[in-house]
Amino acid sequence: MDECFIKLNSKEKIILLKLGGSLLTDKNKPFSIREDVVKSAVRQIIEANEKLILIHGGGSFGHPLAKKYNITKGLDKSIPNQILGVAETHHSMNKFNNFLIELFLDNQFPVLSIQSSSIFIKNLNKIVTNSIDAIEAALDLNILPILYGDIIFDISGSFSIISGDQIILELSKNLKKHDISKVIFTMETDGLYVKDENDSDNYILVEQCKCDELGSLKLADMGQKIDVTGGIKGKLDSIKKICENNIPVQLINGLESKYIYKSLKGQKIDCTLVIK
Ligand code: IP8
Repeated sequence: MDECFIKLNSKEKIILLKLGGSLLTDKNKPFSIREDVVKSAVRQIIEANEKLILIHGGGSFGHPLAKKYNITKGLDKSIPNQILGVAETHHSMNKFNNFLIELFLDNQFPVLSIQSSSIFIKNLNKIVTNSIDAIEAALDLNILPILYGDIIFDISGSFSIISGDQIILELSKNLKKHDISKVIFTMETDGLYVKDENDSDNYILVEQCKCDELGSLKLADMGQKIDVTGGIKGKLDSIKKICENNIPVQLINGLESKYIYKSLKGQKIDCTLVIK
C-alpha cells in the first residue's frame, strides 16, 4: 500500500478546546478568577477524558495589562515602562494558567503548560513556529497540553499579543501527527444569535451555518468587554479561517451544566455549529 496513504490514515483524532477568558474571569475586575466556572470546566474535561489540547484566553489577567501598556501596537518608547509591561503581562497569564494546571494536578490528571511566547514568533506580521513537536510528544504520552493567550515577540525587535484564537489557528495549520476533529469555543451564550425579523426584542440562536455565511449574519450585540484581541469580530475571522481548513467549529455555553462534557463526548446540546 502507498506509504503516504498509510501515514494519512494513521493520524490520531484530536479536539481543540478553547475556554474563553471572559468565561473564566470577570473581565471588568482585574485578576479575578470565576472559581466555580473554572473548577466545573476542569471537572468536565477530566470526566470526558478525550484526547485534546486546551487553550485558554486572557480575561482579566491579560487584557487590562495589555491595554495599559498598549502591547498590541508593539514597541513604543513613548509609553512609560512598556517593556516591563510585556514581562508583567506574560507573568500574569502564567499565574492564571498555573491556577488551572494545579486544579488538574490536584485531581491526578497529567497536564503540561506550554508557553506560546516560547514556541511562536512573528516575522513580517506573520506568526511562525519552529516546532510544535513538544505538544504532539506530550499528547502521545497522554499528557494534556495547555496553551494560553500570551505576548509574542516579533523578530523585527518588537512584540504584540497572540490570542487563544490565533493559537488555535496556528495549531490547526501546524500539527503533523494529529487530525483535528473539531474546535470547541466556550463562551457565555449558547452560540451566535441573530435578531428575530418578526420581533425586534427577540434573538434567535443560529444552530448551524456555513463559514462563508458568517460575514453576512446580522448578529445580535450580546455585549462586549475590554478585549485587546478583536472581540467577536476577531473571533469570527478566526472561526472562518479554521473552518476553511475543513475543521468544524462548535460555539458552546460554558456556563450551562455539563455542556463542555457533552460537547467533548459529541452529545447533543444547544449551540452554534459552523461548517465549511
Ligand atoms: O483572551 C489574549 O488572549 P485572548 C491574551 O484569547 C492576552 O484574546 C495576554 C491579552
